[in-house]
Amino acid sequence: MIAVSRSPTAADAPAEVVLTGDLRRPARLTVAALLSWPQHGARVTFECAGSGIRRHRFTGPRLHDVLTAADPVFDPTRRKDRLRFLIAVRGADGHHALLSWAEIDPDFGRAPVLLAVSLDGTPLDGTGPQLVLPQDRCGARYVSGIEAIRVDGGYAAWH
Ligand SMILES: Nc1nc2c(c(=O)[nH]1)N[C@H]1C(S)=C(S)[C@@H](COP(=O)(O)O)O[C@H]1N2
Ligand SMILES: [Mo]
Repeated sequence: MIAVSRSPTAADAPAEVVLTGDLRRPARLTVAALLSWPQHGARVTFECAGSGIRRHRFTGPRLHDVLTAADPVFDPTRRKDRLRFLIAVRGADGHHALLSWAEIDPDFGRAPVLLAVSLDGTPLDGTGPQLVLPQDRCGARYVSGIEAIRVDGGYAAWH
């Protein structure tokens, strides 16, 4: 999909997502910046405990592609090194979900998780990207308005 570029004003400044934690290249990215990775589409159905069955269309880059570019501090050639890494995704309202690195790693769980830049055809520049997990039955991990993603390999010291 094509993103319409516009000059931001104070009233609709583009949201930014911070990539932080155990990364060699931490970053601050706007939704527009997320268009520089290959874009994927997903048509998803999930159930919400409160509002029942929901259907949506999303587009955006793979979370794995975006986080790989931020260069996590594991040795990418050693598969076992990646298994202790966690990914914490936080929305601006404090809603929070954890994934394991292995869950989205093409060598392990291969979940096609997206960092969506559009929802049902509407760009998410103002609210921030949304986590999309086509494998989830329930909608609770579809964190919207993402403001930070933290990669944590801290379990290295846990023995
Ligand atoms: N930031 C944020 N994202 C969130 C939530 C939330 O409370 N805050 N609720 C989740 C839940 S429980 C569901 S079911 C879906 C609902 O998405 P929809 O109402 O857009 O279909 O959003 C998810 N994403
Ligand atoms: Mo929900």
